[in-house]
Amino acid sequence: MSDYTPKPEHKFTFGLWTVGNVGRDPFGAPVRDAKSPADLVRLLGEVGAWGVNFHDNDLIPIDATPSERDAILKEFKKALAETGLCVPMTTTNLFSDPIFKDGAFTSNDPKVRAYALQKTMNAIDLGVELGAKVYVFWGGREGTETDAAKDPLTAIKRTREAMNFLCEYVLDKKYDLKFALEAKPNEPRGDIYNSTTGHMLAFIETLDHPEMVGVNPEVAHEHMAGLNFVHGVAQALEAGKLFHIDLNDQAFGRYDQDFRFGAVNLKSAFFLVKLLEDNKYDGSRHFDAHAYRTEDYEGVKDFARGCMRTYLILKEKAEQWNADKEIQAVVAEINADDGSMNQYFGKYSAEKAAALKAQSFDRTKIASRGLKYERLDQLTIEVLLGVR
Ligand code: GCO
Ligand code: MN
Ligand code: MN
Repeated sequence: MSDYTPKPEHKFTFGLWTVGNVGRDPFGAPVRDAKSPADLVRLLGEVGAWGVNFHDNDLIPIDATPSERDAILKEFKKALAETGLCVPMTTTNLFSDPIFKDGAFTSNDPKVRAYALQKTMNAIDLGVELGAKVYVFWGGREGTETDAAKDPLTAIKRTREAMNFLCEYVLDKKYDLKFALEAKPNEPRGDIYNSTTGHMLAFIETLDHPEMVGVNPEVAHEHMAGLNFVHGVAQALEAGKLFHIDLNDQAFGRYDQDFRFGAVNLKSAFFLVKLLEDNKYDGSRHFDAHAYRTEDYEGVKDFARGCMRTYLILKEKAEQWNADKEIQAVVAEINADDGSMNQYFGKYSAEKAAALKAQSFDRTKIASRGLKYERLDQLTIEVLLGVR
């Protein structure tokens, strides 16, 4: 039996808003008493997390006085020192306050857009003060219920202008900080701009400082859009743009569930962990999820421990899959290459093209080969079910 104890090298993090979620939903009031940020840090220390992330207003209420702010910050820093937790990522709440009812950077009201920039600069200062190296942007209200309300081209341009301004701010202040953009297709808006990780990756390339900006894909968000999360993350990884990741789980076609990592789609969670570990992803493994509304704080700890434990079990399963002789024999067979086509691949030349056009292929013979994917998938399932 392996040791599934979380360790600092696993870089497991939670947001204050995740373990601090009090169970309010559109149909019901909170079921858990709110805990202070410092107490949430202690709870995370108890379950073995490495880091804690927060929105500006998870830590400092939007209407706090300067002396209240100082007192909260002092308490919070004390809890960090006591527990050894770090703050690897922070972000701005640009969605809760009524001023953001029509978005922040994409609002039609210039006063709202200016306030959103001001709020974000202050929140960046706070994050950097606490040691954050990654800054997440989740445009929860950057969208519409009706496209009569906003020109979508204007919305893209406003988002670009805001990101360019904030990149310059970070450079001007000489902060060691990267941005990670988080896509979501809907909720709380009817539709949110830059709705998937793929949209975000394309948008980033249009910025003045694309090298400072990557993505923060979230399992639930891509599943809400009916997409394969592993493929989206692979695209980000391959582009060198996976700066952060939000792990949770979500049944396809449902409301935004934020379930414990691996609680619904185990096989896809397995291939995700395998992708991250095989490719030596070295950022935070951030759990952006919360406990069921049925739980008290013991249940919140069960939830947090469960996220990390499932990740570590799947990591072990990925190692087992990579070392399994029968699985690897099938993998080798399906990727067999006798080199006879090498002359046609790689950089284009007119000669290569002419030679390839002259090559004959026995289509029927090539197509008649069985690919053994059924066997490979069943072997994978048996690894996951613990019978191999
Ligand atoms: C959501 C989002 C948020 C963001 C968070 C950090 O669906 O509500 O996932 O939890 O991740 O605001 O930017
Ligand atoms: Mn989410
Ligand atoms: Mn998220």
